[in-house]
Amino acid sequence: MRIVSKAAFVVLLVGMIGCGSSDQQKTSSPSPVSSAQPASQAAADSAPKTYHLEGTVVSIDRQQKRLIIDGKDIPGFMAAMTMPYPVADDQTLNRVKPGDEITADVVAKDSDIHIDNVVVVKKAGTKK
Ligand SMILES: [Cu+2]
Repeated sequence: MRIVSKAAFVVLLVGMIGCGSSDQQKTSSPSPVSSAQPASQAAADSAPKTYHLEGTVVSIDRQQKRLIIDGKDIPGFMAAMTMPYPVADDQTLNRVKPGDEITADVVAKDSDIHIDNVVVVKKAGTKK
């Protein structure tokens, strides 16, 4: 019970803060684009980046296919925080339980992120 209410609180908090603020820094220079820059080129500029995430599953949001993860610091990407991560495939939602310690790849593209290759390194409730 305590965990559930905490998770709900965290989700609210994350909804307000989130981690999307970092993408404000990139489009600050309104470059004088000389007419013919194809959209495909612009897309190539924002190739996806992958970061290694370690954290603990706080809760599972099946409706929105997200895991709320209490993540450790990801150098160069974001500080330690609890936030929802969309998952690429439904299987992941079925494999994990709250309290599981996981590692995953965070794939970030523009302001979109999702996680992939989720590995449970320690099941909830098991001792080290
Ligand atoms: Cu974040």
